[in-house]
Amino acid sequence: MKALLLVDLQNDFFPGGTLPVPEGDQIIPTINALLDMDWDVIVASKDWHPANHKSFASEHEKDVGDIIKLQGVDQILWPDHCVQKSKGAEFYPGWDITLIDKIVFKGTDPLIDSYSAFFDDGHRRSTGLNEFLKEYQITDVYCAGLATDYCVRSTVLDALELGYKTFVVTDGIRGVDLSPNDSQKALDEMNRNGAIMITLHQLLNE
Ligand code: VGL
Ligand code: ZN
Repeated sequence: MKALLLVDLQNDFFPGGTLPVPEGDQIIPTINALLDMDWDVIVASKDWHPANHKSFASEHEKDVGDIIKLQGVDQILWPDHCVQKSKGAEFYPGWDITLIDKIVFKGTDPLIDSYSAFFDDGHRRSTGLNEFLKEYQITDVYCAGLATDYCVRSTVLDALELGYKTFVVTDGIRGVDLSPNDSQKALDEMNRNGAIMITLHQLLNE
């Protein structure tokens, strides 16, 4: 059984948002083509932070990009983004959100971040995604969305660790690249850990 997992397709990660991923909008045609295919379930994650989330530089006397510790875990400080119920946290337009079977919310605990759609960054609390996929007897997970070097990376690594056959749709992702090679490094790491890199074209011809 196959799941499509769309990571953080929210306004703040697109051009015009508070934490825009370069070229993020270019993945939308791929997302639409993926949505046209047959899936047993379609899941979308939402970064869903309280306004006082500790990953926000505004909560500290620090700059965006500085690194601090949250509950023993290294944390990059970000601009305020994806605040619960804000416009920036809404899904980006241009794809059919009525096709989503399940929305998974993450980053809701103000004290720790959650790049992965499965667990917080301390691997302490589940978002419920694994339980949902198990309920539907999902074995294969196909991942697309934003951002390659943060939430896609962590989600894919967790999916692999949980034993899912995990695919990354390479033209359906884009990275932040705070350092120029971050996305490439993330792709290499996902690959090393067993992720299967696939283009939309390959998928359509499978
Ligand atoms: C993300 C940084 C902070 C992401 C979320 O969706 O990749 N990145 N919060
Ligand atoms: Zn976030």
